Amino acid sequence: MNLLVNLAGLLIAAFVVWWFWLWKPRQALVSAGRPIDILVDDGIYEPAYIETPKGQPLTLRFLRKDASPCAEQVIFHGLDISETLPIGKPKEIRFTPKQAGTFRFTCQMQMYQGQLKVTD
Ligand SMILES: [Cu+2]
Repeated sequence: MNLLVNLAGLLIAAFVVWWFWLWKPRQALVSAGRPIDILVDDGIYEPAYIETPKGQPLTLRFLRKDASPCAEQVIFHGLDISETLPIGKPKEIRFTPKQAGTFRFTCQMQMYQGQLKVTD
């Protein structure tokens, strides 16, 4: 019995490690001048990995379904953008990335995680 409990604990720990540190989204959604819809629900942004060329105006349309305060804000680290997301109503965030690089976007507690890759 004890062994089983320990095993379960180990599995949970492994899952947490994978979820927070190892998991890397593989499929990038490439913006081609069109707005990108991002669903905010169940602790994840969908899609969570977005690619866009430098110097091209970008529109991200966040639709927040998660009513928990955790999902309330989206912060683009290194881009000086932070917005409050209403529940059940799309929120458009428009900007033109001026430098190439990979920028994280997260909720204020950094539970929700996403990446914006700006290509040269
Ligand atoms: Cu959060």
